[in-house]
Amino acid sequence: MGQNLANKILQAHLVEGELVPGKEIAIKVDQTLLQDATGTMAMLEFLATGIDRIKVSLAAQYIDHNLLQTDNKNADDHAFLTSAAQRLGVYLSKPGNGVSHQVHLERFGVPGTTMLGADSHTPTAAGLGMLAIGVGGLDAALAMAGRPFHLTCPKIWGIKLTGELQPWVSGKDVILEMLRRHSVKGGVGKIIEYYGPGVATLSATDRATIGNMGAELGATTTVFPSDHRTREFLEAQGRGEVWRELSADPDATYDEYDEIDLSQVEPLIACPTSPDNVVRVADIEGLKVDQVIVGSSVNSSFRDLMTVCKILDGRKVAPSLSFHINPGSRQVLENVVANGGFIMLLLAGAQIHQPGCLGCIGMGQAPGTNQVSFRTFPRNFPGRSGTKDDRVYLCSPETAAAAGLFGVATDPRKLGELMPWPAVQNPDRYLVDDSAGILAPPEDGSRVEIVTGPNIVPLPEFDALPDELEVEVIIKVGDNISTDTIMPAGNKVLPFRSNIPAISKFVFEQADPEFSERAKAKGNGAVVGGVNYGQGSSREHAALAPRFLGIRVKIAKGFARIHRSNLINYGILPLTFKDPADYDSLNQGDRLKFARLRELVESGATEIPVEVNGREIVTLLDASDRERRELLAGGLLNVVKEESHGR
Ligand code: MIC
Repeated sequence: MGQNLANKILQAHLVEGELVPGKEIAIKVDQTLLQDATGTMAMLEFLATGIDRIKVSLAAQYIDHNLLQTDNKNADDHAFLTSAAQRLGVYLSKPGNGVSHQVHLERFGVPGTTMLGADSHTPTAAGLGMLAIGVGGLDAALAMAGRPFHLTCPKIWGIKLTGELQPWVSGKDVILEMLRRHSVKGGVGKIIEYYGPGVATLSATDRATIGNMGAELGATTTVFPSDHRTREFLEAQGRGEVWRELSADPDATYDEYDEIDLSQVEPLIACPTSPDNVVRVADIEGLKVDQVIVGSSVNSSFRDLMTVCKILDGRKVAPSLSFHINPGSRQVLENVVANGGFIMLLLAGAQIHQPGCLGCIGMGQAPGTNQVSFRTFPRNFPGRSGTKDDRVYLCSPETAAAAGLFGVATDPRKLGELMPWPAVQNPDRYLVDDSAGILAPPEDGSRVEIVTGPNIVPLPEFDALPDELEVEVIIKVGDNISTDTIMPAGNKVLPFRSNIPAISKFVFEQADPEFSERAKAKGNGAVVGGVNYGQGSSREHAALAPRFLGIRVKIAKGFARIHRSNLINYGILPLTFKDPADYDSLNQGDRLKFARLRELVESGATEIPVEVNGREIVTLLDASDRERRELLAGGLLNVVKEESHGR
């Protein structure tokens, strides 16, 4: 029986276990990606291992999230990351050089390799035929230190692509179609593999868009074949030598199937406040738009930006709105400039920003009260823009540009009445100059001094799991709670990513401003959640900061993959309900009593009884032996420390 591509790459990297969905496996990691918002903590964690040089073929550190320098904090973090990268053998992409995902595609990605990234959108590297997985900072740090990565072997979900996209429709519409069909939970426990004749019609950057937002489906990652389109992109980057052909066997099978006829995909848009709240753009035509932003983490490539330039060329954006461009990288910007695009944007009235994540992570660009914002970003969780009750829509660059011109939601195919379809292609040869933006590490970094500012606070120490545990439910939340709700981002909070005591004050801030104080006062606490709890960002701070506040248990109807791993990494028990109806019986303020907890966790028991309000409910712990060891120790770092003492 033929093998699919995801299993081929997994097999080639397998160091423990068997490729049986649901069983734990471990894989060798070839590359790692850190960005600054998760990277300060990950670097501190790497340094805590005492290892003096990275043990992967390539590690890259990007500074793309915390670009706003309103005081010393972010600049101190930049200096810390730069010095740590130089010391440890890591490539450093400087502030203003671009978003990690776009730059990695351009300069470092290699088909067929594995990558762990401390950012949920790491699967953007699918555009190059990589198997790239988003994880918490600690998992990325330990991979950098040479440890294999453990994961539950996912199912492989084959999506057959046929046909070709129509003019004015692009990669973003394909992934929005997936979200329309399958929701933000549709990819949980799966790797999405695209195959079939339609694949060759998509450029590497369109594939990257589809891979990026596979994270919004909850998927472990996304994989595309490495074919002549991959080669074309790598050659245009002057890196043709790293290309190799990779595809599924012709008779490959998948655990699950779906099919998309690209020629039938319409311009789509995700409405507030979830990436799966997808409708046809045609269905909301006429909606007044106040702000448009093109770029950031996704849809910030040359093709995406140049398409917008061509649409705006010789025209003006509607006077009633603001139109922003966030280029994906310095290289994208340089190539747009060289092709005459920059002047088209300027004359049309666009505001052009430095390459980086910016408004995508709430670092500026917040919309006004009740304003409608059309963004090519991957996420529109409530309040993520920085504005309470925000109205953020997610769409393609074509749909964004059409709204920019008309001031209202407009099916971009209507642009065809004004102009021919620009059909922008990526260049045959990009202008490439890394000298201003990428710092290669020295051969020997051992003498580089690591610079730490006052905002870089040592990691808190956590105790082991007790045998008897009594906790109070500090908050009860609903379904699909994202890590943006648990641990918000934005310009007020992000600068504290390397300062856990300070950032912990913001946990659940939007949902319940008193959460942090209450949790701390109670000592030991629990959180109760619905399905897909902890979806979205990989930020381990959504586990680390609650643990700092005394949260020891989370009971939910289900957990998102990365958040669940982060909880275990920091010694928080991720329990589910045996009977989902028990969710309804739990309330804030209830006291939960666990008895013989260590014994149960250690013995491999899956049922963990809890006494609440004089009755017993049964919760489930679905964890491997390795994960149980981590929970018992109070977290993964404690295990690593025990291991290194034992040596
Ligand atoms: C995001 O898009 O949510 C982020 C910001 O890139 C995060 C990482 C973070 O919170 O630092 C992610 O996707 O993992």
